[in-house]
Amino acid sequence: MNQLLSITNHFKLVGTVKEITPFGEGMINSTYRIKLKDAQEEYVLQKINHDIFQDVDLLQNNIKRITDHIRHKLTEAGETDIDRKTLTIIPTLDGKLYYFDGKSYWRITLLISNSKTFEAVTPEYAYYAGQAFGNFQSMLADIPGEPLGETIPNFHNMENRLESFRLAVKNNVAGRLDEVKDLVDEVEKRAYEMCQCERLYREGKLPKRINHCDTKVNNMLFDDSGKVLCVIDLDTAMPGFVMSDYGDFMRTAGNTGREDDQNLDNVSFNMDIFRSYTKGYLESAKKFLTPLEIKLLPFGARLLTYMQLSRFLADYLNGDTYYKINGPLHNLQRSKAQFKLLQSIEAHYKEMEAFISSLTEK
Ligand code: GN1
Ligand code: MG
Repeated sequence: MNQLLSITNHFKLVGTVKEITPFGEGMINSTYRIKLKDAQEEYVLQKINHDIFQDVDLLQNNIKRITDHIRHKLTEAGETDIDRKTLTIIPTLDGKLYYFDGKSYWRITLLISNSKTFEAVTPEYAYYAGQAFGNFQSMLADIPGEPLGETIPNFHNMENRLESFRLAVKNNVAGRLDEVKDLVDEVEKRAYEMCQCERLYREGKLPKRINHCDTKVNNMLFDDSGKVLCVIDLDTAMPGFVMSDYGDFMRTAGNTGREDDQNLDNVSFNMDIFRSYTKGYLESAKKFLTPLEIKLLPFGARLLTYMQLSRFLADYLNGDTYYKINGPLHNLQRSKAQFKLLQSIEAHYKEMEAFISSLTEK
């Protein structure tokens, strides 16, 4: 507490700190909740994971630009209670967006009161989530100035991910290649098709827009009435293809099982979640998406599941150096579960396309 307290002394808080306690489920940054003695305001203190986010200046500047722009949009639209609808970065005493203590990087945001998060979704919440992530992309479509920087370079670039995957296969550091040969073949079979977004981009046919790049349902805050208040966890917001965000929500919320389910029978694609999310998403995003982007949404669900398969499998081949694991087979289990989900998405592909056509032809 004393060390944390001395960190908070460097920020412009409106009162004296009473209590600092661990907060949330985040796996990347360390997060704490701050309460004050003499004011209602609460804050969120985070130690930024500098191994993963190497350019903290760029990271914090991105978040500042995003939240300023959203704030501006909400004000223009006549919204009230804006401090609960976008994050507020609390500056340091010398006006910076983070504090460096010589070893670690720290930041503080205002805590959004009376809000909650969920780990799994019903179709109803998927619908709201779709609207909210569509609004998020929509509000950021005209952010002024230079394009936002990539906080993790090539984060959702499939060509780049495949390069890393092939290197892992080639090096076979952990000697596990023989046992996963079939899965490696499944990845390779689809490799060319899965890189189509990067090709379409080079041909000038597909734009990059600001994406959230971690579109899980627990990255949005809901109010007591079930309405989405605010999209949070903006660390990976950066330019990319819209089907990335769409696809990552499908991959996570649209899985009837867990990401690392031991029982593959649990894993399949949930078409109810797909329909609700897609409906909500298109309601808010249809106005700025191109016909090609809309057509490629089902591809996004395939792509992000495939990308995650290649990432888990590469990590297994590399001897588990990136993801936290609960045992030596964890990354293999995750890979198998992602592959099962991929097959299920592929089996529903035509149905997904037909549903999207039915929404856009209306
Ligand atoms: C990581 O932060 P977390 O655990 O939600 C990863 C995502 C993956 C996800 C798979 C910075 O996200 O890209 O989709 O694991 N984040 C980073 O569960 O690599
Ligand atoms: Mg995260």
